[in-house]
Amino acid sequence: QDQYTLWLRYTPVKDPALLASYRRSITAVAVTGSSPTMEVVRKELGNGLNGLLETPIPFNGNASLMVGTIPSFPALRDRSKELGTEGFLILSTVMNGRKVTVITANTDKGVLYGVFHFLRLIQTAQSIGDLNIVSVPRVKLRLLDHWDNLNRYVERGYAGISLWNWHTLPDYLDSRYTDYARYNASVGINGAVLNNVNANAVILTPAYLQKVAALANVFRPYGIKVYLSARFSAPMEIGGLHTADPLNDSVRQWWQGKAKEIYALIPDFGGFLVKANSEGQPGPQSYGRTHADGANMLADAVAPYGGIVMWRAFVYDPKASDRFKQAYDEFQPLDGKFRENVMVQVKNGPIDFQPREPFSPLLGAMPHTPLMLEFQLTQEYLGQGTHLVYLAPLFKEVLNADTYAQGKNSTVARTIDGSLNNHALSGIAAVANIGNERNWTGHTFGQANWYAIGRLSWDNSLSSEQIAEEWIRQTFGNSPLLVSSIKRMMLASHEAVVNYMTPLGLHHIMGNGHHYGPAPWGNDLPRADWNPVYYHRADTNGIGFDRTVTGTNALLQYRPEVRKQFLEDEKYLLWFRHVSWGQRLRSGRTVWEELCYKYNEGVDTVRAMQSTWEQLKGLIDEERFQQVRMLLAIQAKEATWWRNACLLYFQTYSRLPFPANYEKPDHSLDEYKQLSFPYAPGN
Ligand code: BDP
Repeated sequence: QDQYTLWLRYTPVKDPALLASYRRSITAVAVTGSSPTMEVVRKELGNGLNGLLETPIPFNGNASLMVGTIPSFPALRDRSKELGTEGFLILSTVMNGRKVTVITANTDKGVLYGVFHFLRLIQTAQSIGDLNIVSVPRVKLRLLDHWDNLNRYVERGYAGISLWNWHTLPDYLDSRYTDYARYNASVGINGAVLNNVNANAVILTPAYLQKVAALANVFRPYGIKVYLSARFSAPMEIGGLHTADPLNDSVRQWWQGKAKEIYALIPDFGGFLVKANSEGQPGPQSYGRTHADGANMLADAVAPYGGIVMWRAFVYDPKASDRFKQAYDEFQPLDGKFRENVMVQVKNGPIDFQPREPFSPLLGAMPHTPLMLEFQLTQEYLGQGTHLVYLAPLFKEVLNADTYAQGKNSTVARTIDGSLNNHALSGIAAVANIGNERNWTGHTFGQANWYAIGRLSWDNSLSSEQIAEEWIRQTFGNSPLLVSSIKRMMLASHEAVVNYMTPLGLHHIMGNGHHYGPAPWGNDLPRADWNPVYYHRADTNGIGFDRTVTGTNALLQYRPEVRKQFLEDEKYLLWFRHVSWGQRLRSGRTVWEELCYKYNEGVDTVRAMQSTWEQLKGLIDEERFQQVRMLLAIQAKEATWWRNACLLYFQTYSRLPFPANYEKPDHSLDEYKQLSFPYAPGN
């Protein structure tokens, strides 16, 4: 079982009746069109169907499966308007007296998406007898952001080194580049930012742009555009200028020239992603200019070619009272000041990809600016490369959240897909969890998160459960026991990590730098808001960060309805309030008891996942079975470590005993504090 093939395994259909019915309905295939994308379509259908149906399917004129753009099917002309530029139609119909299945779209790219969907139906054992599926992506830009450095080190990467071998590009084109594009296309991802947001200007030099162009050429037939992270000070570092001031004429001209050079090599270059004035990155504020000045200058440079700028709102100023409020304070006043081709890219929460965060208040506060939502697939704060955490429930929680920006039902999903504020641009970007490991993501279940973000960016109405089920069937097979057991594990896993790391709204209590393991005691970094104690604020009275009027009042950044919800929902308790240890919660338990309960619940869930997995022995190939079994054992050990270290530490403030029925920590607090991880994958 080669895990390289991800969810496109195309193993033979097992159920004999189903196999027979598929064979009856797909006797021959006809694909019209000859573009590179249509060549991909032919190849995919050939491999897919031959594998799934275990028989060579002829490509000829008497086809029962007909594939091509709308002009190939005059009878379907009217359906064109339903499909946009990327959507597709899969239709069971009768043509020339024959029963056929048609896969069509307005563009070749749309046809490719349709073909992947059709193959997915077979892989997941669906009936294909009577289809009338119209599927159009809700979000225009569905991107992976790679935090890959030019030396191939991946920031926060836990799956090997970068896929991009800059040294051998552009002459050597690893077949893996094609496979990467193919897997992305199969879930609807249509763009990739190739390099780290902590950018190196060298990527913009002529030699490197040739390399970027080579990748763009490989990706193009799969509908994937390339984008680059741009370093704001590039005009100084590689352009010989003395300033990077966005209002300086030479600087503006330099970027215009750079854009011209890029588009000459890559006519469909997507645009720039920028991290500015954040964590030491250069930016317009160094020249007394605003984020809008910086973004607009770059936007003007790429506008003539249809390019865009994704300007990140991940900023936090050491002088501010509460890091939570920073992005909003800096960006909300700029709403309406950006060019049309600028998107402001906002992380899902106000701090930084914690196991659970309230949605970022900016998501309800910039109606005049198209917002790009940034998620993180790489599990920097969620167990990194070893924990099984299925992220779709986290994504859904954010997308379904209601900002009330324009009354009820102003969800984050509607903000992001552009429908709430009528934006032409819309997008979701996910920080990739991919490296050069044979199975791409290291942990087999990391593949599910890559899969999920593609599917959800395409269609945010899909449920976590539907996506999990699709992925399991394609990755492990259609056996009902497998599907139900693995689904149970996946659906429980996000709440589990929240519980064993940061229950009840705790956040940012991990180890410094590498972010590996618990360190709620952390208090020795120069900036207050880098230290865990800043976030949990435990003292002998209680625990939690008061963000109400009596505290930093960060809550004011949300609409009244949202404030009320966050104050009522105990999932977010310690995000917004400092509560006494003895306060009773809805469960009847006190805050201290509830903390103990939740940490234990998290550990118990991981142990239950382990025993569920054990029952699958023999139903899964030995290689994957053992791999996941070992990783689950690490996860169980680390969940216990998080629980014990955190509870022992918080107990020094609560000064209350552990409730009798729970397992006691097997080490002292000091022992936990002394653990050190000099070579943990860091930043
Ligand atoms: C944090 C990471 C850091 C990134 C930063 C960012 O710890 O490595 O550079 O976010 O998003 O999550 O820019």
